[in-house]
Amino acid sequence: MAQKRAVTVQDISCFGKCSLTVALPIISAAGIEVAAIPTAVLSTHTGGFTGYTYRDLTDDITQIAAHWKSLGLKFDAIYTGYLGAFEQLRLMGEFFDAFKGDGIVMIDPVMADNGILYGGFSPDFPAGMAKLCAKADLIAPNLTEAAFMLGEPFIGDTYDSTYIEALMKRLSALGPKQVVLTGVSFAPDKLGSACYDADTGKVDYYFNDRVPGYFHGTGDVFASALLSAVLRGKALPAAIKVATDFTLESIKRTAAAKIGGDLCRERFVEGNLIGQDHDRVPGEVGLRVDDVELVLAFLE
Ligand code: PXL
Repeated sequence: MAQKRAVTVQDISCFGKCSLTVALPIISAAGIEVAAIPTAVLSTHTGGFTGYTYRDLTDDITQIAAHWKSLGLKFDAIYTGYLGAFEQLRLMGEFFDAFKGDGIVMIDPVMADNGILYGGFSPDFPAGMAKLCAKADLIAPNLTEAAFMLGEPFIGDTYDSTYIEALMKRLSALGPKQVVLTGVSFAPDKLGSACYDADTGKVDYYFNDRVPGYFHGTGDVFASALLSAVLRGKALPAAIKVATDFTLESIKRTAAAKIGGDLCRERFVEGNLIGQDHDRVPGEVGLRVDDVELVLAFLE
């Protein structure tokens, strides 16, 4: 199989494991060439830290895209994550048209979790993101992002499979043929994802164990593994299994690092950090050098 080329468009959070600092190693470890466009530079991510710096790179995106156009670049996949400014939604629409070629567009509409918009996003951002998702082939929201894009309130954990399936079909009606919903759970000790393919009309689920605690960056690890699996030729139901299992393994290693004294890893703090007094470093789901073998093992 010829090596695939992807580009991922999301922020770089200088401390903490999320967005580009997890997407680049995971996708690379899967044997896929991956280019990057940073949407912003932050001193840390926004999940639990206060006082972080934020440099918006919207103007740089335009210039990078103009240079790439002159090079005639095309990508097998364009994967967008954290887009920190409204104008970036419009720019990405143009970027897809210019660089997609025969490739796929995957949008992880990073903007909210647990019923709350991340800091810095205005209430009209989900509607703008929903508009951009019309141009995607595959989207991978969590339940909060899914509800917000449809202009609905987040319903917490009081849902059943009828709700999940209707949600995915309504999201697909926005434009993307394939929808993956993350953070789906029908039993307290199990967590996983669901997918819907409009071409086949099929809905699939995959669950594995839930590890208690809050792990920042999980969605980015999941999306990076999902894209890797899709580009390595997995059908969507198999790809959500790869992504769920890989994310769980990454979480387990992160949790284990608490007692393992692994200094390469951020410390793990139990409990959901949202709303907590924050003078500690949150648990981050990241990738170590030996995780490269793990990525490849999951893709076999
Ligand atoms: O993991 C999603 C994410 C990405 N980038 C930044 C974030 C978050 C979530 O909080 O703050 C900057």
